[in-house]
Amino acid sequence: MTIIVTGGAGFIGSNFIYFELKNHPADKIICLDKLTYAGNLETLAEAQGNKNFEFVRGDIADREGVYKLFAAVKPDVVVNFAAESHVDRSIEDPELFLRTNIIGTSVLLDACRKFGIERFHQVSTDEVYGDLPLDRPDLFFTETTNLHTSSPYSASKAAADLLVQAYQRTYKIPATISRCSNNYGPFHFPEKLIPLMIINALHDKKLPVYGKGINVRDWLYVEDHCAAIDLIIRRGTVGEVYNIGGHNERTNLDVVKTILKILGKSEDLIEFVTDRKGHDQRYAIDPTKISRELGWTPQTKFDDGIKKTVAWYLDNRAWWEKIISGEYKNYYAKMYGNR
Ligand code: NAD
Ligand code: TDX
Repeated sequence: MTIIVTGGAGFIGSNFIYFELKNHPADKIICLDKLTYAGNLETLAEAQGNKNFEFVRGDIADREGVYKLFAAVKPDVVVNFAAESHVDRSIEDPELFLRTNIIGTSVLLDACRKFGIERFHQVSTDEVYGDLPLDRPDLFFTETTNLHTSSPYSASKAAADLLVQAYQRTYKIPATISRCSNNYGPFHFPEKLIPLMIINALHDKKLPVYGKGINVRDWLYVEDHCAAIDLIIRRGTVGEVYNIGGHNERTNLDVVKTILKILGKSEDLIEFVTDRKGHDQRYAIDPTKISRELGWTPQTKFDDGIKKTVAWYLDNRAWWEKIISGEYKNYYAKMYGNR
């Protein structure tokens, strides 16, 4: 089987490529990635030596380039990870999110129409469901929860989901969608909560917690997300949406304190800063459907996963030091300088 993995030089896509190369060594993986600020070829260094892996630099919104690639490699499956993925950046500058996340997805779907495909899988997010109130721990997102978005990022992801469903119904594109909760693990870009806090703590720099730190996220170790997508593309039912999550809800403050404890650093490093605009209160996934239908269960508990993740950042300093010494410095100054 030949699989095009878009956005494979980013956090989850790269973990997925390693998962596939390890668990399905006969399959051919072609990574299509634009190498934006979030994409990093060094992340794929180990895959580059594998004869069943190929990297192609390109933009999913570039119709000509995408058609050329489909004509050349004739993929059986496309897994679309490529996206602008950071909520705070979408609040500063929404337009790029619309181009990549919506137009890019529609170009890939058109390529599937034109060249034929066995499966198109859209990697979506629990953020398309909006948020849940903090005082209703009994509520969870199911696959039938209404789409109700808060940020330009989540609105663009919801629009992409609707397009996938429209192409599936109108053109009979064999598509599936997964909506996962917050991931963490190796190769997570330093702008996101967990790596940002690990890296700042290692430098004894203040840890900027938005608002009061009481917002809740439902954390999943990235390998568990990859295993779920693998099951969906091989055994999932066309036309279905699958929620992915492992009931690991934590307040942001809890997560930050856990990281400080693992690193043996003081909680005095925590600094409460101006809240994110439109900040979603709580995400919580009900994963009953994927567990029941595909037998998926998460393998990594948060307490173990967070220790493994901190250890990874300690062991892979060169990977993130290069990132934070470049353009990221300007990003950090702009987002946190006067916060
Ligand atoms: P990321 O920002 O780490 O990586 C995105 C990758 O996409 C990068 O390699 C980037 O170069 C590439 N890319 C961006 N625009 C592109 C374009 N126009 N053409 C080709 N490549 C392009 O993101 P991530 O955290 O790995 O997220 C991957 C996917 O999973 C996204 O679709 C995101 O919405 C979804 N998701 C993420 C999480 C999470 O917690 N990180 C949770 C649920 C769903
Ligand atoms: O400096 C920070 N301080 C802080 O308090 C940062 C970067 C974040 N936060 C808070 C905001 C959120 O409540 O931590 C929480 C997590 O923030 P992010 O890491 O930015 O993730 P989130 O906004 O929850 O979105 C993530 O999960 C869903 C991914 O970035 C999305 O791509 C995915 O769809």
